[in-house]
Amino acid sequence: MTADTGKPSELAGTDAPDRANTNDKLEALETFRSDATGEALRTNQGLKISDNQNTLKVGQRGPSLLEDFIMREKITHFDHERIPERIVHARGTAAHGYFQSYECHSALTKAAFLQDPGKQTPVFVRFSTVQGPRGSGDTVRDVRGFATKFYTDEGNFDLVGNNMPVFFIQDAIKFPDFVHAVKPEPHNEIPTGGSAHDTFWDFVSLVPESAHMVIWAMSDRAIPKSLRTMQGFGIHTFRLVNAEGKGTFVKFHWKPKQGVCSLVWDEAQKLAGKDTDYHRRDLWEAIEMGDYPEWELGVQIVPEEDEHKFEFDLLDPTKIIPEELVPVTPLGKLVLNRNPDNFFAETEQVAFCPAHIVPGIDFTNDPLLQGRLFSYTDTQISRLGGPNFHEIPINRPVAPNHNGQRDGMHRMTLDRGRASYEPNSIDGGWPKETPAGPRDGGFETYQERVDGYKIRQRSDSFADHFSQATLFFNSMSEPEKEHIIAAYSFELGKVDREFIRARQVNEILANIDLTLAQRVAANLGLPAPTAGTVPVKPSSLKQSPALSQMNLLVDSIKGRKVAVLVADGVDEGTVASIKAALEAEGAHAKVLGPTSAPVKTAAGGTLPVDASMEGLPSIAFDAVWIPGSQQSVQALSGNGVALHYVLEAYKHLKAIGVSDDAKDLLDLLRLDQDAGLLVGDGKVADFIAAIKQHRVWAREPKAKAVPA
Ligand code: HDE
Repeated sequence: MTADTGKPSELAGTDAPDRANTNDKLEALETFRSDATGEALRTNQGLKISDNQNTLKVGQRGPSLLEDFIMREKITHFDHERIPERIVHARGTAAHGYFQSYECHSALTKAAFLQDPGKQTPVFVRFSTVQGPRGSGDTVRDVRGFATKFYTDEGNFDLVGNNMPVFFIQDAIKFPDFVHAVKPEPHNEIPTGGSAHDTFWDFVSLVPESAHMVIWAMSDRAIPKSLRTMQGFGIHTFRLVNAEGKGTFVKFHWKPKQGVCSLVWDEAQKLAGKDTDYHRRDLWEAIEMGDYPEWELGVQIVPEEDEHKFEFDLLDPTKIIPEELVPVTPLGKLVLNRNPDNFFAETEQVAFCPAHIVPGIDFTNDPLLQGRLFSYTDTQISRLGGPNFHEIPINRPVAPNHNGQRDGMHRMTLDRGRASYEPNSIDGGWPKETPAGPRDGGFETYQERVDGYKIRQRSDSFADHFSQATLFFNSMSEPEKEHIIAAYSFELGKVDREFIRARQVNEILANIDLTLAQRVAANLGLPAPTAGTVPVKPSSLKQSPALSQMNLLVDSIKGRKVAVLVADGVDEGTVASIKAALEAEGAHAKVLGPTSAPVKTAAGGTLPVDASMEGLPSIAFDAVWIPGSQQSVQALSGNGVALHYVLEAYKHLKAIGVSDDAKDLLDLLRLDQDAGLLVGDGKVADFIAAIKQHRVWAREPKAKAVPA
């Protein structure tokens, strides 16, 4: 018998079914979880500790003794608690869940986890920012990582993607340059978490292939409302391979069932200070409340024979395939339903690698992807302290993994047998190769003919750097365009060297869109460019509606958060009815008072509050509701924090609903009613409809005049 599968050993290593029982394996992983409830405090060697308060000393006031092995063990372990953070994507948060295929996709791929619609494959997903260190703010302007580990029966498959579908560079050899440029500047380590500084803009203004990704990074996509409202993309073109060996090009997409929406810039900046953990808290709380976020995994499918049919090269990671040209075919759903038990053991120690694939999935020659295949395992060796990081519980596959690899730092497996080489005759030849096969076979690389000279060159088909940046800009709604102009102006305004600002405006933006360049130039006090610097062949598609977040909302307020502002004298009944109406739609209402103490109700009772208005500011909510009575509204009208609350929610274009009693409060603030600023206890349905729209965009020009 084999230890892992319990099946006769003569079957192992052949093309007979070699499936581990996923549930048994997951249970086995549970043995790594440690619960100290009811347990004695002990040393790492198992010794029970009688005094964890005092070091061993000579007398009560005497020197400490080196002999105190208990204190030394504790402090030594503590001294080594930190491991190097990730070089990029250091700030992250993660959750467990499962993936389930909608149907059998055998025509496309032989990957087992995409065959059986009844099967739930365990997954672990880590979201991250790119630039900032581990303790940096969640809501900074940045790309977000979206890395998924599928623990399939055939081995781990890691889809290590981002929330934007393109990348800054075309060739892996430029990655250290790009990362050095975007990271904080070397002399003073400023800025933390952002790209608004000279070295980043110096690099991207000199490297036009970054133009498309930079415009994504200057768009609202770089300040997502929540990790739950982000799309994800595999970026590179991958290959799926079916049992007949037929390959198909694909691009992977994650589409959130929660819709796609973003913060506004002022809100993102404030949140970075007021709640550094805004995104990780939101994800954690959603899962704890049972609002399990879901995404649909889909692929854009391109038959191999169509490889050269596009205006761009499928191997160029700075290009999308517009969804209007190739729609996304849904494959299955991802549900995140369990928070980790231990941040370090799981979220910090998880090690993703784009080279972790399973039979039925393969790479293409995208030169960025090719470099990534090397980099991720290499970086784990120093980050996780040696070559055995695959043995850390969160990284272990649920499939068995026997081979002749031995020893090394932190080896945990007690390999039995004498032969750690292959072929061998001492251990019966085990473990043996498995011939490639349609099902349960050994991995076989897709056979692709390659013929060429050894050269260091970029393909001419990678030369167009602007047409898709233009397509992106043209696909934005007016508010989204304004945000992009504002973001370039803000970031370049933080650049000290004027020649860098000018180069970005004249040599990059002017080639994307002249109005964009001129508006940014005006905001920076630079001469307006009148023409681009290179000829650009425009994309034959004028717009791609799938790129605008305005088209990616959902018809639901499930999971949205609403602040209900109360003060002494509040009408308890209206609080209860708005809460009930919101909760019936799956939203969450929190009652906020002037302090955390309960408020007095109109009927003479008390109403507990969830928090004070200062404790949970308006930026933590999607909408605000002010119930009656006149007395409580009057109290709020004399409270600066409450007035600021409403103004700020207005400025951030949120839905605000107030009872008839609160009309005067709006007059006091000189706020006009609009599609999202509603007066009247009966306006609950309109209020809910406004929350669905996520923001009241028509209000934006007016809101600019409201103090921040
Ligand atoms: Fe990464 N990237 N990357 N990257 N990347 C890392 O691996 C690298 C790229 C992405 O939550 C590192 O384990 C190179 C593209 C995510 O743990 C490192 C190149 C995309 C994460 C690394 C790229 C990504 C990483 C740092 C250019 C989107 C976080 C720590 C050739 C498709 C995964 C680590 C997590 C992390 C290298 C470009 C996504 C240094 C060399 C393109 C989501 O190995």
